[in-house]
Amino acid sequence: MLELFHYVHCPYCVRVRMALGFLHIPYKSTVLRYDDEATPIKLTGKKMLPAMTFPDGTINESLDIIKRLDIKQQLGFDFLDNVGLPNVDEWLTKLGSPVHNLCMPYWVWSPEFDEQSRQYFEKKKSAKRGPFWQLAQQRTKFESELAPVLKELEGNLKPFFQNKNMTIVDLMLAAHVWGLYILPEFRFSEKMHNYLQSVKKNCQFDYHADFWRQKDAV
Ligand SMILES: N[C@@H](CCC(=O)N[C@@H](CS)C(=O)NCC(=O)O)C(=O)O
Repeated sequence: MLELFHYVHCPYCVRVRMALGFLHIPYKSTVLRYDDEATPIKLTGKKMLPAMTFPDGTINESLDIIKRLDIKQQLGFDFLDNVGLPNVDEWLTKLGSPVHNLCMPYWVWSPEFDEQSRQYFEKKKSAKRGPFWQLAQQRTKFESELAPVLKELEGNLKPFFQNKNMTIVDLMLAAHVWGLYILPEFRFSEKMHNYLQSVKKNCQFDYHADFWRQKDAV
């Protein structure tokens, strides 16, 4: 069976989980500790997830994993070709910065982390962003940075991103935005919430399922 090594909060891992769900591909889900450097390095040579073990070896890079899974091209890979490609990376940068600043202080308090991995994560991430308590204090600022980006994104939903059908772009965008569900009292607009819920339904996605599944279940 295929095995996915991932972090529950990680948007790149989430997009792979969404793709697996959409394509109805069964897999073994293995959540690694964030401070476990040895396992990912042993798997692919890099301390980076997601990583997926196929019968002939383990690869990383979420889009490479998804391309390899999507043998029937159900996810619409024409969107990743040069012609007509909406500038996904630009969108992800615009979204990623405020989303990560808002979510990181809360992600570390989810059951994915214990004291040791929490300290590892915070030390690593705050080198770039500043201490988490300061990020949490600047919530209003990050929310005002995010609001126009979400609004613009909403304007592109037809009901999926510039498309009437769901494509890989929706998985990439939704996986980035998804983290906000962890932010206390955050409210999506109705349109954005409905969009995320459609992606969830199409992908049978359950963000935190790994925290609560029985230890012996796959
Ligand atoms: N380009 C990679 C990005 C993956 C990535 O950035 N993963 C982060 C987690 S969100 C990671 O593994 N970070 C390890 C670390 O910072 O220790 C992909 O698409 O898979």
